[in-house]
Amino acid sequence: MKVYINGQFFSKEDAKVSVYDHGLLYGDGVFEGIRVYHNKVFKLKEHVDRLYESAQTIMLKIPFSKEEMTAAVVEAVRQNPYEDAYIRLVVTRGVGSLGLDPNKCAKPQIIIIVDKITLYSSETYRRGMEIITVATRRNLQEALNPRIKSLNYLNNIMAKMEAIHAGFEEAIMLNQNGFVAECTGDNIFIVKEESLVTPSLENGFLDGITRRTVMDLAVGKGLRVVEKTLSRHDLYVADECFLTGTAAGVVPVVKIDGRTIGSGEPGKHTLELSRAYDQLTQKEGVPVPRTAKV
Ligand code: PXG
Repeated sequence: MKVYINGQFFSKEDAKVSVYDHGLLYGDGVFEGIRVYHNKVFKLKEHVDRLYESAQTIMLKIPFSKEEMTAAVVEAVRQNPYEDAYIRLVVTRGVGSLGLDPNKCAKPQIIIIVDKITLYSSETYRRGMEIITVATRRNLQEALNPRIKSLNYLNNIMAKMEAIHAGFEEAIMLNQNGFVAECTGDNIFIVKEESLVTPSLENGFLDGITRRTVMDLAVGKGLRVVEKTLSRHDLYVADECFLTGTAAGVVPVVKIDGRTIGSGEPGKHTLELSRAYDQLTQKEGVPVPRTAKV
């Protein structure tokens, strides 16, 4: 396995960064999680665009054009022998002195890891997941906007720990007003009376690329798609529920806080959208040139 750091490739063992990097010292940086399916990088433009938007808000000037960044990601995939993979693209503030001041950091560091990721078992996808809401609220938008995909994931990790501590795999996070925001690394959807419903952006969560993709697929299937403020009650009385994310794909949810959702099995629309999403991942994407067959 080869890891990209600032234009050079290193073996996994030799891929190292400074302990003075502000990404490590302060979580000062941004990242993307991207998937390669069938030797094609899925939604690469969307991920690169979001990376640059996150960087813009934290005033991190990425020393690459978007085209150069796209080329670097494709090259990093090419250097690794996986037809299906997970890409972790990280841009840190870089090496600086102790103290918060980002201006003391000489230049951003760009890291691209290409590896494998499995979040949940095939059993979880087949039977559906049981999740709970947790006490940890999603970050206040006015403090640290969840739309920034920053290296500060403690808010999500704290929520994930609560779920795991209680014996569940995933947590629903509410916003400061007690309305549904998202899960720790996934967005949330319900189906109610033949409409697909998901929290609207002002509820404070990461604007997921899988979320948008699934909404487009639903529109294509003639489903009505609604973005609005959702309470826990709305979740409990839903006909279907599922989560979306780059790493997890589409995950059916069958129980929330002990309440059975719909029939207690993955719903019809959930399964259809999950299948449509899987098909799209096999079809679309930026191809990775290979000289030899992998
Ligand atoms: N919410 C949060 C907080 C996330 O971190 C999503 C929603 C889904 O967004 P996308 O754009 O992926 O549909 C995410 C993304 C990991 C991992 O390593 C996490 C994500 C993506 C890839 C890998 O756990 N979360």
